[in-house]
Amino acid sequence: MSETAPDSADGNVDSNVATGTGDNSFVVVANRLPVDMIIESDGTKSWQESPGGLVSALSPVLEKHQGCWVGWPGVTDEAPEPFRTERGVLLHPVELTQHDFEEFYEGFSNATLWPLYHNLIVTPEFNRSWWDAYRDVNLRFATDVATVAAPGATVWVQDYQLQLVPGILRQLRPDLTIGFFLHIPFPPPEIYRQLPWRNEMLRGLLDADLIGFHLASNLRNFVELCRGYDMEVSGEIKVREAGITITLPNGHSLGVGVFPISIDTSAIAATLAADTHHESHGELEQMHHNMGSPSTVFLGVDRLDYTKGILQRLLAFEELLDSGALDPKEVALVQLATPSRERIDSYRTTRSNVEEAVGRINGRFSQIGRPVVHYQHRSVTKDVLMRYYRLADVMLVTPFRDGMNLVAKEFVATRADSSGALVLSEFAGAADELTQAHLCNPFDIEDIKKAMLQATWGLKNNPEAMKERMSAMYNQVMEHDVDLWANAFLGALGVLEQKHSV
Ligand code: ADQ
Repeated sequence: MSETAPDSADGNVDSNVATGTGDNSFVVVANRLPVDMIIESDGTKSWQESPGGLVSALSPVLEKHQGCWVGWPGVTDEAPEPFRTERGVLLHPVELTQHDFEEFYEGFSNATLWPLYHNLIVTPEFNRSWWDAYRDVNLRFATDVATVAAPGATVWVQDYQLQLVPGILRQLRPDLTIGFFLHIPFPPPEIYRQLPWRNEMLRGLLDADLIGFHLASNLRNFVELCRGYDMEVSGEIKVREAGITITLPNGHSLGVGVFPISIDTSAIAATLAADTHHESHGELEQMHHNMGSPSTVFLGVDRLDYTKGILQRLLAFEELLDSGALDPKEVALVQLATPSRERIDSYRTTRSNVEEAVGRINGRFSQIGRPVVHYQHRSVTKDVLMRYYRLADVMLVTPFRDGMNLVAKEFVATRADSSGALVLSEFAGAADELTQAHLCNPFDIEDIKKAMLQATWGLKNNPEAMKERMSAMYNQVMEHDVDLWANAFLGALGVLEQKHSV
């Protein structure tokens, strides 16, 4: 298919906004700030870390570069003043009204784009009023960035909620260097083309100087889409470099590259060291004892999202108990599920299906005081999360589709001793790098069961081979941390050496 090149970016831009009054030479703009405002019933306000992979990955980058983070504070109709965190990051809140939250965030971002980009695991909804809200809110984010960014600053735009921001910013502030990173998969062109506003969305992105994806397959989809618009594409796919150049009919050219995101390995090492220092071994043993001292602990850690395949892994576990392949007196499964997008129907259904399965499995196989599934529908602190990772024998990461999946890498990073095993969906981006995991097809419950049994059997009967697998993954994660990701992206954007060297 060949389409006319999309027109110039969003026409609603007020050029008077282009003041360039800020003094921030490095600005990250993301839908959410790294902290959410919490308002108690008595009106008291406080802040707590906001959930999700983007925050986990970007917080250390911003701290290192002492940058400014523009984003929504997590509550509607509130516009707190900008403030600096203890670690030196300037937070610049953007106000969203309840209407914006419902139509821009829950609607267009999470009921249109999220399912569309995750290969239609649920059906995307196309709603014109949501699209209007998406454009309005993108304009607001871009306008705020335009006022905080210093002349010639670098702006790094994050993720699918803000795809129009590069185009609007280019008009408001042609002096800026603009990067864009997509944290979720980019779908095949035939799926992307379902989007009624596909031209405007694509055009918004193409005004960036550099676009980064997690995987070569995401990049290939994007480049194929651009070729359909008769754009000039040159170069070849490279990892951690802008290997491909796309040139638009108006002469603007941009780089496109593969930049697999990772985790802050040094922060994890520091948490583990501190925990060991405080004799958490006693606590770990206590946690294990409280669970009835199972010989194998399976662990799942996810936002409660239908893409993550939580129900499927529970069903696989249930069938293994049912068939006697796993003994309920010997095993336990811990599932930590962070609440996410709770008012969207598909998320409510997912939660209710997961909780029904947890109840049924416990009803069938638990003994009094000794559940076989331990389920928590809440976030835990990073220290506690690390303890769960350490407690696990077999980590279960079984998404139907996932941009990368940082949980898999976090688990591996706790395994300096090469213990344990990772069951990993072949449709998680992390599977491209963690090739020594027990890979499975999450659409096939038999395959999940097979991977769970291979991991359990291997730990008991072939520990040396299992250690080799884990050690290879551990080295991979240690050598490719979040610093490498950020430095590679900013280096490819051509700004690292001049302005932001660490
Ligand atoms: P997410 O879909 O949020 O991220 P993921 O990459 O796994 O998925 O990150 C989740 C983060 O939340 C992890 O850092 C994990 O530690 C934390 N977390 C999860 N459950 C938790 C709990 N119960 N308590 C505390 N913390 C919890 C999106 C994309 C991913 C991509 C990232 C980064 O969907 O594919 O890897 O962005 O680009």
